[in-house]
Amino acid sequence: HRGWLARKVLAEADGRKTPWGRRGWKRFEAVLEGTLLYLRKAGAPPEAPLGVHHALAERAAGYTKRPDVFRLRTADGRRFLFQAPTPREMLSWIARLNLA
Ligand code: I3P
Repeated sequence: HRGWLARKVLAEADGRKTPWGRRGWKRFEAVLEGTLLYLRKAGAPPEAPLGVHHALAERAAGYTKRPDVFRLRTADGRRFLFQAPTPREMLSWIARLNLA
């Protein structure tokens, strides 16, 4: 599964809130391979993949600044918001991440 996603990092490993200055939205090409989510900025090498086994994805109903946003919480306590390009892709990412 692949596509463009914008990401905001809410909390880093162990659940520590991302400090001010690193909380902005960034756009990536995302590829889910098994339990690994690879994120790559246009023209850049991929970041270290994010392990999404036992991660929880759900629609970010309370977040109204952008449309088509879902939350992802990983087993190691990281928390993200991701914005998909369309409602359909948002639902598809939620389903696939929860099955990974
Ligand atoms: C953040 C950036 C984000 C904003 C976040 C800011 O600044 O403006 O867009 O989140 O607000 O801290 P920086 O890039 O300097 O980290 P929203 O787009 O959701 O408002 P936050 O601290 O309230 O999460």
